[in-house]
Amino acid sequence: VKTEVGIIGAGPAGLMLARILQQHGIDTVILERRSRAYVLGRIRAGVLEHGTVETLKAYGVGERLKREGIPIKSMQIRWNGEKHDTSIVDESGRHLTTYGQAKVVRDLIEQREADGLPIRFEAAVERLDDLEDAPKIRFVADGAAQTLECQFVAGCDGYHGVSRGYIPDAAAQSHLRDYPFAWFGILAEAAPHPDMRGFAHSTRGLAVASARSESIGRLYLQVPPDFDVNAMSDEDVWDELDRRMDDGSGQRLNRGRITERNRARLRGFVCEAMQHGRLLIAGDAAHIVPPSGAKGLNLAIGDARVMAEALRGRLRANDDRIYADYTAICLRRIWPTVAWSCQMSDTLHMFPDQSSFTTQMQYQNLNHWMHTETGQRRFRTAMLGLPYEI
Ligand code: RFL
Repeated sequence: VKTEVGIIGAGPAGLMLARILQQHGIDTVILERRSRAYVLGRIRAGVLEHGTVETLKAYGVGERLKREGIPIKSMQIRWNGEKHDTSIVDESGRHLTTYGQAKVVRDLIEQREADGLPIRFEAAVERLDDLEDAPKIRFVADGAAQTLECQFVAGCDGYHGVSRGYIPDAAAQSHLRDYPFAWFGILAEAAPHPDMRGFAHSTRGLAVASARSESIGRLYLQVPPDFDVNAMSDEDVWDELDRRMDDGSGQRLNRGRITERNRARLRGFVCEAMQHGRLLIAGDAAHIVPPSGAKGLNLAIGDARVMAEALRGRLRANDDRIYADYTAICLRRIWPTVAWSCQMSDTLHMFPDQSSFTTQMQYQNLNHWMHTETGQRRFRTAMLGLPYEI
């Protein structure tokens, strides 16, 4: 098999990249290790920055998003038993949007299939060869070893993918922060309560209440890293969420059947080497943010935009400039976003053996973000996301 750009991974980064390249008339093949059903069923992120929404619309995959996306115009944070609320709409009316990653992925996959373009599911990439001049992607599908020859390889294969390992400096140029806790996430058939949402800093640990749709809630509890997600009954989960969300108002979360439980480790990770020869990597393959900032999916879309321009320059415009600068351009957006996500995590969680002094410092940060002009601006700007440079 041959193509211009071989894309590894049908997550948000790989699918968005393929869509943009398609609009530029560039051929792609996507190789995805998992089955179609698995990829469509994967529950992950749910908050889209304005720029992500605009990107999806601009490339013709925003119809359902326009109908079903729910605007988020303010953010609630609870701490020390009190509720605080701040607007996150900026001067030009930009805001965040609730729309599940599973829907973003479905929209991109269905559009690609409708256009008759290839996504090879259950095709696991095992090795990359000749990345300097004539790349070959070696993969296994239908029980047989196969090769995809291409001019460029896009490594969009997530944190545990293979492609980062082919960048010689990747390990030496990586930075990692591991948090000593995890998020226990649930999906519930419970209409999100308009006054019981956002983050709750509590001495019992963080709680998060967000919406996946008008009728489905997505909620999280900070838990120890090895927490067993099946250890608590539905009832106990709701009780614990209510305890952490308590703001003295007597209001309680709307409860419902819990349909999905998962656990995610929290880490910050940046690999500062994002390219080698004819291989470029994007999204979680190159960086991980703790989920508090809701940035992972949005960063993946940002990288895909830059990568598409880099490849278009090389393949259609005889222009190497963006390709040569790919890593630097991406990192200018990645580092501040990772830093913000980590700052939010540091401020919102209870660390093991945390002193009361540290708790007071966290309150100071929260107060700054919610109640001072400069802090509100900082919070809003960071939440809404940085502009794209190209
Ligand atoms: P993905 O989505 O992990 O996709 C990578 C794809 O590559 C495939 N793959 C391979 N395919 C072929 N051969 C191989 N050898 C392969 N190795 C891997 C995988 O099967 C997969 O399909 O990476 P991408 O595209 O970079 O997208 C990144 C986002 O998925 C990720 O950043 C977000 O989901 C992070 N994240 C969140 N981000 C937000 O913006 N807001 C959130 O609220 C939010 N919540 C979350 C999250 C991530 C979570 N995870 C990963 C556990 C909640 C959770 C639980």
